[in-house]
Amino acid sequence: MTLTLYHCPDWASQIIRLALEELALPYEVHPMDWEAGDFDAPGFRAVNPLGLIPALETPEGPMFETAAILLWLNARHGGLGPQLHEAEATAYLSWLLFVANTLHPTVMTMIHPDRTAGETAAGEAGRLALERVMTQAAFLETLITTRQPVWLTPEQPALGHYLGMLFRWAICLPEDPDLRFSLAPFPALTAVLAAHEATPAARSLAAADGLGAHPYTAPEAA
Ligand SMILES: N[C@@H](CCC(=O)N[C@@H](CS)C(=O)NCC(=O)O)C(=O)O
Repeated sequence: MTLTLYHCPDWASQIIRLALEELALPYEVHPMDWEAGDFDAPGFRAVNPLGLIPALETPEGPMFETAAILLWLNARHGGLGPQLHEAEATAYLSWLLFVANTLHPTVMTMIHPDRTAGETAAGEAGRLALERVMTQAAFLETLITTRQPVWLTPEQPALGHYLGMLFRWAICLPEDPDLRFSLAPFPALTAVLAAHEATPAARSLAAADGLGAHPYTAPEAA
Protein backbone atom coordinates (compact mmCIF):
# COMPACT_ATOMS: atom_id res chain seq x y z
CA MET A 1 0.00 0.00 0.00
CA THR A 2 1.52 3.33 -1.03
CA LEU A 3 1.20 6.17 1.42
CA THR A 4 2.53 9.64 0.69
CA LEU A 5 2.84 12.16 3.50
CA TYR A 6 2.96 15.88 2.71
CA HIS A 7 5.42 17.05 5.28
CA CYS A 8 7.61 19.74 6.83
CA PRO A 9 9.81 18.68 9.76
CA ASP A 10 8.49 20.00 13.09
CA TRP A 11 5.10 20.97 11.62
CA ALA A 12 1.90 19.04 12.42
CA SER A 13 2.74 16.42 9.78
CA GLN A 14 5.49 15.28 12.18
CA ILE A 15 2.72 13.71 14.31
CA ILE A 16 1.66 11.51 11.41
CA ARG A 17 5.25 10.72 10.48
CA LEU A 18 5.82 9.54 14.05
CA ALA A 19 2.76 7.27 13.79
CA LEU A 20 3.97 5.84 10.46
CA GLU A 21 7.41 5.22 11.97
CA GLU A 22 5.93 3.58 15.09
CA LEU A 23 3.98 1.22 12.80
CA ALA A 24 7.08 0.65 10.63
CA LEU A 25 4.91 1.24 7.55
CA PRO A 26 6.51 2.04 4.21
CA TYR A 27 5.66 5.57 3.09
CA GLU A 28 6.96 8.34 0.92
CA VAL A 29 7.53 11.91 1.99
CA HIS A 30 6.45 14.76 -0.24
CA PRO A 31 8.48 17.69 1.17
CA MET A 32 6.55 20.95 1.39
CA ASP A 33 8.17 24.36 1.02
CA TRP A 34 6.14 27.29 2.29
CA GLU A 35 8.34 29.92 0.62
CA ALA A 36 8.05 28.16 -2.74
CA GLY A 37 4.23 28.34 -2.61
CA ASP A 38 3.72 24.58 -2.30
CA PHE A 39 0.71 25.04 0.02
CA ASP A 40 -1.19 26.92 -2.68
CA ALA A 41 -0.22 24.63 -5.56
CA PRO A 42 -3.28 23.16 -7.32
CA GLY A 43 -1.80 19.66 -7.02
CA PHE A 44 -1.61 19.99 -3.23
CA ARG A 45 -5.07 21.63 -2.96
CA ALA A 46 -6.45 18.55 -4.75
CA VAL A 47 -5.10 16.50 -1.82
CA ASN A 48 -6.10 18.95 0.94
CA PRO A 49 -8.43 21.75 -0.19
CA LEU A 50 -7.65 23.55 3.09
CA GLY A 51 -3.98 23.88 2.14
CA LEU A 52 -2.67 22.51 5.46
CA ILE A 53 -0.39 19.67 6.47
CA PRO A 54 -0.58 16.88 7.44
CA ALA A 55 -2.14 15.47 4.31
CA LEU A 56 -1.79 11.81 3.39
CA GLU A 57 -2.39 10.18 0.04
CA THR A 58 -3.70 6.65 0.51
CA PRO A 59 -4.75 4.01 -2.03
CA GLU A 60 -8.36 4.82 -1.11
CA GLY A 61 -8.08 8.57 -1.48
CA PRO A 62 -6.48 11.60 0.14
CA MET A 63 -6.88 12.40 3.83
CA PHE A 64 -6.28 15.46 5.98
CA GLU A 65 -6.75 16.47 9.64
CA THR A 66 -4.32 14.95 12.14
CA ALA A 67 -6.91 13.12 14.27
CA ALA A 68 -8.71 11.67 11.24
CA ILE A 69 -5.45 10.29 9.84
CA LEU A 70 -4.43 8.84 13.23
CA LEU A 71 -7.81 7.11 13.59
CA TRP A 72 -7.66 5.74 10.03
CA LEU A 73 -4.13 4.39 10.47
CA ASN A 74 -5.15 2.75 13.74
CA ALA A 75 -8.28 1.20 12.19
CA ARG A 76 -6.17 -0.20 9.35
CA HIS A 77 -3.04 -1.27 11.19
CA GLY A 78 -3.75 -1.22 14.95
CA GLY A 79 -1.06 -0.44 17.48
CA LEU A 80 -1.66 3.31 17.85
CA GLY A 81 -4.60 3.35 20.28
CA PRO A 82 -7.72 1.39 21.25
CA GLN A 83 -9.97 0.08 18.48
CA LEU A 84 -13.59 1.30 18.34
CA HIS A 85 -15.02 -1.96 19.67
CA GLU A 86 -12.80 -1.87 22.78
CA ALA A 87 -14.07 -0.44 26.07
CA GLU A 88 -11.16 2.04 26.27
CA ALA A 89 -12.35 3.65 23.01
CA THR A 90 -14.91 5.81 24.82
CA ALA A 91 -12.27 7.64 26.83
CA TYR A 92 -9.65 7.53 24.07
CA LEU A 93 -11.87 9.14 21.43
CA SER A 94 -13.02 11.80 23.88
CA TRP A 95 -9.47 12.80 24.80
CA LEU A 96 -8.11 12.53 21.25
CA LEU A 97 -10.80 14.90 20.00
CA PHE A 98 -10.27 17.23 22.96
CA VAL A 99 -6.62 17.43 21.97
CA ALA A 100 -7.41 17.96 18.28
CA ASN A 101 -10.31 20.41 18.72
CA THR A 102 -9.23 22.35 21.81
CA LEU A 103 -5.58 21.96 22.82
CA HIS A 104 -4.16 22.04 19.27
CA PRO A 105 -5.89 25.32 18.23
CA THR A 106 -5.07 26.93 21.59
CA VAL A 107 -1.37 26.08 21.17
CA MET A 108 -1.55 27.56 17.66
CA THR A 109 -2.92 30.78 19.20
CA MET A 110 0.05 30.82 21.61
CA ILE A 111 2.39 30.62 18.61
CA HIS A 112 0.49 32.97 16.28
CA PRO A 113 -1.60 35.23 18.57
CA ASP A 114 -1.75 37.90 15.85
CA ARG A 115 -3.74 35.55 13.59
CA THR A 116 -6.45 35.33 16.26
CA ALA A 117 -6.48 38.87 17.57
CA GLY A 118 -4.58 41.08 15.13
CA GLU A 119 -1.22 42.78 15.78
CA THR A 120 -2.43 45.25 18.43
CA ALA A 121 -4.12 42.66 20.69
CA ALA A 122 -1.62 39.85 20.04
CA GLY A 123 0.06 40.14 23.47
CA GLU A 124 -3.21 39.72 25.36
CA ALA A 125 -4.34 36.89 23.06
CA GLY A 126 -1.04 35.08 23.69
CA ARG A 127 -1.38 35.52 27.45
CA LEU A 128 -4.94 34.18 27.49
CA ALA A 129 -3.98 31.25 25.25
CA LEU A 130 -1.15 30.33 27.64
CA GLU A 131 -3.61 30.43 30.56
CA ARG A 132 -5.99 28.12 28.68
CA VAL A 133 -3.19 25.69 27.80
CA MET A 134 -2.20 25.58 31.51
CA THR A 135 -5.80 24.66 32.38
CA GLN A 136 -5.91 22.05 29.62
CA ALA A 137 -2.58 20.57 30.78
CA ALA A 138 -4.07 20.31 34.29
CA PHE A 139 -6.98 18.27 32.87
CA LEU A 140 -4.43 15.92 31.28
CA GLU A 141 -2.41 15.73 34.51
CA THR A 142 -5.54 14.61 36.40
CA LEU A 143 -6.42 12.10 33.66
CA ILE A 144 -2.96 10.54 33.82
CA THR A 145 -2.74 10.36 37.60
CA THR A 146 -6.26 9.00 38.09
CA ARG A 147 -6.57 6.60 35.12
CA GLN A 148 -3.05 5.87 33.82
CA PRO A 149 -4.50 5.08 30.39
CA VAL A 150 -2.66 2.53 28.26
CA TRP A 151 -3.32 4.84 25.27
CA LEU A 152 -0.94 7.36 26.86
CA THR A 153 1.93 4.87 26.96
CA PRO A 154 4.33 3.97 24.14
CA GLU A 155 2.38 0.72 23.79
CA GLN A 156 -0.34 2.79 22.03
CA PRO A 157 1.66 5.88 21.10
CA ALA A 158 -0.48 8.08 18.81
CA LEU A 159 -1.89 10.46 21.40
CA GLY A 160 1.37 10.65 23.38
CA HIS A 161 3.28 11.82 20.31
CA TYR A 162 0.47 14.24 19.38
CA LEU A 163 0.75 15.77 22.89
CA GLY A 164 4.53 15.72 22.70
CA MET A 165 4.58 17.83 19.55
CA LEU A 166 1.96 20.29 20.85
CA PHE A 167 3.75 20.87 24.15
CA ARG A 168 7.08 21.08 22.33
CA TRP A 169 5.74 24.01 20.31
CA ALA A 170 4.07 25.61 23.35
CA ILE A 171 7.39 25.50 25.22
CA CYS A 172 9.73 26.81 22.54
CA LEU A 173 7.84 28.67 19.80
CA PRO A 174 6.01 31.67 21.34
CA GLU A 175 8.05 34.74 20.47
CA ASP A 176 7.72 36.32 23.93
CA PRO A 177 9.69 34.18 26.45
CA ASP A 178 7.22 35.23 29.19
CA LEU A 179 4.37 33.67 27.23
CA ARG A 180 5.93 30.22 26.85
CA PHE A 181 4.50 27.10 28.49
CA SER A 182 6.35 25.18 31.21
CA LEU A 183 5.87 21.51 32.08
CA ALA A 184 7.18 22.09 35.63
CA PRO A 185 3.75 21.97 37.37
CA PHE A 186 2.79 18.76 35.53
CA PRO A 187 5.04 15.82 36.57
CA ALA A 188 2.73 13.03 35.36
CA LEU A 189 2.32 14.67 31.95
CA THR A 190 6.10 15.19 31.80
CA ALA A 191 6.64 11.47 32.46
CA VAL A 192 4.24 10.54 29.64
CA LEU A 193 6.04 12.84 27.20
CA ALA A 194 9.47 11.59 28.36
CA ALA A 195 8.40 7.99 27.68
CA HIS A 196 7.27 8.92 24.17
CA GLU A 197 10.34 10.95 23.21
CA ALA A 198 12.43 7.89 24.17
CA THR A 199 10.81 5.45 21.71
CA PRO A 200 13.16 4.30 18.94
CA ALA A 201 10.87 5.87 16.31
CA ALA A 202 10.86 9.25 18.06
CA ARG A 203 14.60 9.17 18.67
CA SER A 204 15.52 8.40 15.09
CA LEU A 205 13.12 11.01 13.66
CA ALA A 206 14.30 13.64 16.15
CA ALA A 207 17.89 12.96 15.14
CA ALA A 208 17.05 13.09 11.42
CA ASP A 209 15.07 16.33 11.76
CA GLY A 210 17.31 18.09 14.29
CA LEU A 211 14.71 18.21 17.07
CA GLY A 212 17.25 17.51 19.84
CA ALA A 213 17.67 14.78 22.45
CA HIS A 214 14.50 15.71 24.40
CA PRO A 215 12.14 17.10 21.78
CA TYR A 216 9.04 17.04 24.04
CA THR A 217 10.31 17.72 27.57
CA ALA A 218 13.25 20.06 26.92
CA PRO A 219 12.76 21.32 23.39
CA GLU A 220 14.68 23.89 21.46
CA ALA A 221 13.39 25.42 18.24
CA ALA A 222 14.62 23.35 15.27
N1 LIG B 1 -6.53 21.01 12.24
C1 LIG B 1 -5.41 20.76 11.36
C2 LIG B 1 -4.34 21.81 11.61
C3 LIG B 1 -3.12 21.59 10.74
C4 LIG B 1 -2.21 22.81 10.71
O1 LIG B 1 -2.46 23.84 11.36
N2 LIG B 1 -1.14 22.71 9.93
C5 LIG B 1 -0.17 23.79 9.79
C6 LIG B 1 1.24 23.29 10.06
S1 LIG B 1 1.56 23.06 11.78
C7 LIG B 1 -0.16 24.29 8.34
O2 LIG B 1 -0.24 23.49 7.43
N3 LIG B 1 -0.03 25.60 8.16
C8 LIG B 1 0.02 26.18 6.85
C9 LIG B 1 -0.79 27.44 6.81
O3 LIG B 1 -1.22 27.92 7.87
O4 LIG B 1 -1.01 27.95 5.72
C10 LIG B 1 -4.87 19.35 11.60
O5 LIG B 1 -4.89 18.89 12.74
O6 LIG B 1 -4.45 18.70 10.63
